[in-house]
Amino acid sequence: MSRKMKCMLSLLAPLIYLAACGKDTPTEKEPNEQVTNNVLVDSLATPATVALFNNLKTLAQSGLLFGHQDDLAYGIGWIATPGRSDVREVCGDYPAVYGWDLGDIGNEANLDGVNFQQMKSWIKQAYARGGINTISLHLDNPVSRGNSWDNSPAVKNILPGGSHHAVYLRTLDLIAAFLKDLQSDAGAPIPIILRPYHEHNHTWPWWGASACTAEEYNALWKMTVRYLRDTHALHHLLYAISPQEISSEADYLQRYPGDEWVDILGMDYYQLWDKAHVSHLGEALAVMARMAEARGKVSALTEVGIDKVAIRDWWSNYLLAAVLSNADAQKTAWALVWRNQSTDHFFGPYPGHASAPDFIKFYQHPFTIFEKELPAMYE
Ligand code: BMA
Repeated sequence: MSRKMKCMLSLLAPLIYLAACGKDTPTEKEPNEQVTNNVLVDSLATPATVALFNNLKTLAQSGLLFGHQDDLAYGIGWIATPGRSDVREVCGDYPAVYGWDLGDIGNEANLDGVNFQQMKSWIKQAYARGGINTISLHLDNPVSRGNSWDNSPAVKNILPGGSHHAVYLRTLDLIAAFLKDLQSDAGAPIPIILRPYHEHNHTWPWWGASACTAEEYNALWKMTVRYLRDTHALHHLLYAISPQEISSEADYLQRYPGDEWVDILGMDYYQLWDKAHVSHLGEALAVMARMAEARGKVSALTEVGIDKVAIRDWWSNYLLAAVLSNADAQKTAWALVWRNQSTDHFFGPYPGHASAPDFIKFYQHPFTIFEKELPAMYE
C-alpha cells in the first residue's frame, strides 16, 4: 500500500455514517422508504450515495481527485475500444472521476457521438472498479429545438403552466430512465453526481444569464430535482451546480436555487492559460470552498482545462499549483478536464503529447488521486 493510500485511509477512519433522523422534507415517502440523512437534497438517498458524499468530503481535505470527460468512450486516435483510456495510457491508472453527458438523449448516441448503451456499460465498469461518475446535460433548446447553444428564451415555457412543460417532462423521463438503468450487476443503483444546467451565469446556453431570469433558473432547477427525486423516486443522485469563473460569494449566489437544492458547489474554469490566472483560480476555489464548508457541502472544479493543453507544465505548475495555492483551495474535491475529441480539440493528456511527461509528475504528486488510490467510496 502506498504512503498516499495509507494517509488517505487513516483520514477516513473517523468517518461517521449519518444517522437517520426525522427531518421534514417535501418528499412524499412510501411507507417502506427510510430517511437516510438530513444533509443531502434527497433525504431518502441510498446509503451508498450518502457514503459517496461523505467520502468526497473527507478526501477533499487531503487530496484532489482527477477527472476526465468521456474517458472510456474515445481518445486521440481511437473510439470505443474496451479498456482504453488516454489518461491510463499516459500514467498507468484511470481517472478517479468520469464525466458523461446526456445531450441528445432519445437518440442512439449523445451530442458527441457516445452511444448511450455503451455509456451505461462504461459507467458500470467505472463504478465496479471504485470510480465516480458525474453526468452533465447539454440538452437541446426545448422550444426552438436548436441545440444547447441556442440561447433563445425557453425556460419560462417549460416551467409548470408553460407551453412546453409537458414536452420537457418527456425529456426528463428519458433522463430518469437512463439514470434508473445505472445499476451494478447485483442490482444496486450506482450513485451519480448529476450536474444539470451548468455555466448558467454565462450566456451561451438556453438556461444561461441572457435567456432566463434568476427566478426562472431556480424554478427550473427545483422542478428538475422534484421530478427526478419525487416523481421518479430516484435516490442515487447527488446534485452539483456549476457556474463558470466565479470570484465572489455574491456572484456565486446570484443564480442559485438554495442550499436545500444543491449538494455540491462546483465551478467551471477555462481561463488558466497564464501564470496570473493560477492565483486567480486559487482564490476563486477558496471562495467556493469556504461557501461549501459553511453549508456542509463539497466543492469541486467541475470543469477545467485549456484546449490542446498548449503549456507543457500545465498539469503541475498551473492546475495543481492553483489548487495548492492556498489552504482553502486545497479543499477542492476534484478537478475534471473535458474530452479528448481529436488533436484539434482535447483537454486531457495522451501518449506522445508534449504535456504527457508533466502529467506523469502530476499523477505521481502525493496530493493527486487517481482510481486505484481511491478508498471504498460507497461504504
Ligand atoms: C464543448 C465542446 C463541444 C461539445 C460540448 C459538449 O465544450 O467539447 O464539442 O459538443 O462541449 O460535450
